Amino acid sequence: MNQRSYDIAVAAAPDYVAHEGIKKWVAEIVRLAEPDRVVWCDGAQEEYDRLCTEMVQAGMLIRLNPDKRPNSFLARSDPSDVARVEDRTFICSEKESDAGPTNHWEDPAIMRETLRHLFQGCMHGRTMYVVPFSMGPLGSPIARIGIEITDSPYVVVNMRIMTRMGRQVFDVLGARGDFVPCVHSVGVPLGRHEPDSPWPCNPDARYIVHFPETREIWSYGSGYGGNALLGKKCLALRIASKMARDEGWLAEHMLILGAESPEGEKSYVAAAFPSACGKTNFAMLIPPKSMCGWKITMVGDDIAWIKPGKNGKFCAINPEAGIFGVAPGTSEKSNCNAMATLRENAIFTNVALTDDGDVWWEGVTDDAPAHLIDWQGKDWTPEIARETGRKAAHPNARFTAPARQCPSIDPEWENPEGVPISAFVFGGRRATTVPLVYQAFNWSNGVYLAATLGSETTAAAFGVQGVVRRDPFAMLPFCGYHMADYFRHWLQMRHAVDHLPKFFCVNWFRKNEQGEFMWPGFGENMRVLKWVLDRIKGKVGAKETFLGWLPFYDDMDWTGSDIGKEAFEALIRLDRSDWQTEFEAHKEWFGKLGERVPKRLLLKRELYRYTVEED
Ligand code: SAT
Ligand code: MN
Repeated sequence: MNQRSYDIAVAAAPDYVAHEGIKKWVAEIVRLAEPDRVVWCDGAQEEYDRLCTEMVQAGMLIRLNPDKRPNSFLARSDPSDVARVEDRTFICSEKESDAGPTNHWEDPAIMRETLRHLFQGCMHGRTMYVVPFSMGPLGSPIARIGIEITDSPYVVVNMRIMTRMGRQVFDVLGARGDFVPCVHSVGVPLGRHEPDSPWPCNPDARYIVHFPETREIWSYGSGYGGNALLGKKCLALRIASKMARDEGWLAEHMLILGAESPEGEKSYVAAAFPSACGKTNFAMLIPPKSMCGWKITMVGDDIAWIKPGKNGKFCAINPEAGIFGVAPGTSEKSNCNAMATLRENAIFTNVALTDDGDVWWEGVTDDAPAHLIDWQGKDWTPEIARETGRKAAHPNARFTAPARQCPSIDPEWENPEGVPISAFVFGGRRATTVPLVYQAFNWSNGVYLAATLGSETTAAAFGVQGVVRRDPFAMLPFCGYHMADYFRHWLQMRHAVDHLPKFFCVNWFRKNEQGEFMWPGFGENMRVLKWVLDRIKGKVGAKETFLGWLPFYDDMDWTGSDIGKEAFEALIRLDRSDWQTEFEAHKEWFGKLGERVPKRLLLKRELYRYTVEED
């Protein structure tokens, strides 16, 4: 049996694979997981089409109406498998202290034993796919290569959209190139005669495991999103963050956008937001009509890899090739760029199906159709929804679509050298306390503000509403090592380039006493972005406060807006007692992170805490 499995793997390796290390590793996994077949994916369109057709035949995908949604499919997941599973995500560093208090840790030797048991024979009856992919443009000095082994054809087709996937990767790798091995299984071996489920997964055993020192990823039991598409959060953030610290660069949970002024000046900004803060909308920002001379372009919507460039600036690439976006709430009104991106060649997961074979989700139109099939495959009508509260689409329903289909994609988005970053923007969801926008005094103050970034939980994402959760740099679930060491790394990185980006914080979600949002958000955020750019270029002054620099009303572009001076002052107001409370909360937060928090940040906190009263 072992010899036979081994033979299957080796025989299946195509001629263009010259890398003995990869063949050996694939053979090892074959021996462990015992699949029926091994397929080395070449990334061709024919392969994608064939896999989709096979999944349609097997009932795992629904082909959407080609007139409405060309070359697009719908998948419905198991109701237990609808999102990333943070409590089943592990950082297995040699020492527990290197994972830090914000990660789940397990002894690597014990975890390897657990994984060996789980993966033993777990691909019985299934096809094992070998998926070579590049995070970042092929051959870019900033890019990295991964190979994902998976028994899910759904993962294969999604990886083809989300990464540069296919045989070209082996040309870059040659005979000895470095790669990150990623092993994934849905965790359900198939008996000879049992039918497969439309979404195989294992609710009883889920493990998303990272070995940061050996740079390996193992994932078991889930087929959904970041649990299974291992190039994204697992490689491009958790493993890459560790690489970045070791090698002197940054792997960040940031969008990258380009902004071109009416005068033709172009700047790039990287921005970090926790989940449920409209990150995709900001990445694809559509300026208001009154500011239509501005052109906003997208380099990336989720992840940025940032390295010191030869030009003395930080240069960033988007390691991904696709968008894995939240569908509910996305509409022509909220984000027409996203709607255009998902017009064709898209895979939808857990949205509703219309009677004419298209997709629908809450918010995409004002009125729901009279009848739908919901994300669980059940009949759905507006009346049923009113009576039961059942949603047609799952709140975390997603679309996977090629980034190049975004109408606002930046012409430089595949530049292997990356784009030069002029500013970092950090935003959270805060009903009170945090002003619409302010600028940090300098790099290390910026690091402080990002390290203490907080965002209120939404019912959709957390079940409870309005609790401030600290999410430093929006990296809480994505940092592959001790969070305090990550802060230290950021502080150090100010020595890496001559021209440092400036730090800004924003809050689109401030509410008034009536509980109404005070800022319209969406395209109107252009006004804030313009102020950020004007500050970078030294075009406008600012008001100095204990927190940082705040905008003067007259320095913002208000053409076509009805926000008056008074409303604006309320949006940027600093309340002393709110900030006293806030800095106390920071103390508690640093306390949780323990002794490794850089002294510089602790002292800064004391200074802030003191000046908030003095100022
Ligand atoms: O599922 S993903 O990790 O890709 C998206 C998210 O949950 O942030
Ligand atoms: Mn994200």
